[in-house]
Amino acid sequence: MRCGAPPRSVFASAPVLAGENRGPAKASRKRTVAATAKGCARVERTLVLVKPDGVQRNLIGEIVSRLERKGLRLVAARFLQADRALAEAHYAPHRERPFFPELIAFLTSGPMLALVWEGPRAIEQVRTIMGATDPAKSPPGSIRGDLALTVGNNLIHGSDGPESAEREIGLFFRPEDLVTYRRAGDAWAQGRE
Ligand code: DAT
Ligand code: MG
Repeated sequence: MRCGAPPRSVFASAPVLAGENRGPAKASRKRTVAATAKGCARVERTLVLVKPDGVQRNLIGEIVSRLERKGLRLVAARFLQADRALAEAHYAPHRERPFFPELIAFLTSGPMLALVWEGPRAIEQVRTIMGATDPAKSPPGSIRGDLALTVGNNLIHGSDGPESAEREIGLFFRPEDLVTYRRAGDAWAQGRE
């Protein structure tokens, strides 16, 4: 079975979908990988936050819809207001930056939606859909390019690599919160895993 091809037993007339051949993931790498098929794109999990500005601006549905329509699979969701400890842990890599206090005040200022999404190269896919950190430098079509104006209020967080994804998912979710399942359309959207 080629990577990207739907199972023929289920979809007798299915088209052959384009698959990526990235080679097997490095065995030594710590990963948030749900599954890896030899010759197929690496399936990853990534943490997304619809940040407090996204909630206040009624953009939860818009943001979730964009990720869902992409074909990514939702594996966990939690609506919460982060306390200072959680916000500081989440943004710990930025602790020394001058904007850190402002960033923590913003992240704790209201509720947000924490999500885990899964799919082939999900970390990179979400970053592309998000756009650049600065909305002014984000292309049209991206969430920040279409919907945000300032760096401070840029609506969405997405993990920037496998190690940060694993760390961040662990801050917001317990292992048992992550639901493993397959949707009927996954063979079409995500290829064979
Ligand atoms: P991203 O959210 O694109 O991963 P980042 O990890 O570099 O960006 O920074 C985390 C958040 O910190 C970012 O979404 C908004 C805020 N931030 C980044 N750079 C900033 C700056 N120069 N001034 C104010 N806030 C900033
Ligand atoms: Mg970041």
